[in-house]
Amino acid sequence: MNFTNVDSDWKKINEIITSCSKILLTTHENPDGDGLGSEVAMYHHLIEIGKDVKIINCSITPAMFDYININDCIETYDESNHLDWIKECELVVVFDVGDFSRTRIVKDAVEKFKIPVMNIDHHPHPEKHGFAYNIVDIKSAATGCMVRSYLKVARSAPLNKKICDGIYTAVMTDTGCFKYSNTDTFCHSIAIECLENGVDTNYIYQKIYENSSKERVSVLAEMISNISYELNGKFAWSFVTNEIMKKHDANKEDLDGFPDFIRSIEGVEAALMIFEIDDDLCRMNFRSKGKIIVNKIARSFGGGGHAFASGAVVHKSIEKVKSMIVKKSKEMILNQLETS
Ligand SMILES: [Mn+2]
Repeated sequence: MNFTNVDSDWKKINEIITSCSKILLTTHENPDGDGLGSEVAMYHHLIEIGKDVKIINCSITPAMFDYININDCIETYDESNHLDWIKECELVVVFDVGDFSRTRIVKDAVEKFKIPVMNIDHHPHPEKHGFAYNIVDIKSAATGCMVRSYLKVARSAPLNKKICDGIYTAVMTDTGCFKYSNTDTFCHSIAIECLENGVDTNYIYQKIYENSSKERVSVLAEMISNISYELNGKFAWSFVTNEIMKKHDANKEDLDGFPDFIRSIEGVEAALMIFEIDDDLCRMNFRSKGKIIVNKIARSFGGGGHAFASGAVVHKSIEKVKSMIVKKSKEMILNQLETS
């Protein structure tokens, strides 16, 4: 069943979900607020209606999300602990993945037992996605907005605070605190609903955005000092090498938001951040203020994502990536600027 880019038939989707009694919820590796918040909201709803449900992710949950990880409801995959449970699942619901392979070992376990997978997501997906049910709305600001739409149909009871904490986290993080161009009236109506249900929005804001480690701040300082400006300042890019990471004793989580930081600079239309993962492996993230479609650029390097926020992973050394990717990105950005 494919619901891609049509008004999602939540009633039909609800029939599928409620017909199953044992349900696994999961999201992508290095989970973000949208993936985790969507899972948690769905989890509390399904628990309330008496389902046997677990959230099992391939990655550990970042500490800043501990306020939605009540009673450690978000578990990290452990074969000895979870394989037997997963074996008996009737449905897997996966949130915000873009690509199912980003659930890593959880995907392997699910495929081993041929459990049908329902994808709820707002990233573009390839035609051959392999999901039993593919519910994709690329116009949705967050997967959490889609979960809210689903719950509107699935529940007669109002949302409880635990559900709202999840939904608010999802929508707040994927809209950059209701700032990005994807923010629409639905996002704000969700915020109102969450406030009315007792969500402490300032507490959540502080947990996510005013919680920078000192390591993060020192890597950020070095990243900022490495920013290069191209195309009269319309394109800016920077990088973080493994050596820089070691020097500041930083971890992956410390790098969140770096691409958005570059985009925030006056006059910058497109931003690029390059992260060295290994000697011959780099990750890059593109951000746009709205004039440049950056997933076109990411796609040309085998990646993907949203029109104004996208990324790719390339098997090349950081030195090669810096020269090759920057040159290609410049050409593609210039081309878009000239034709706009
Ligand atoms: Mn998302």
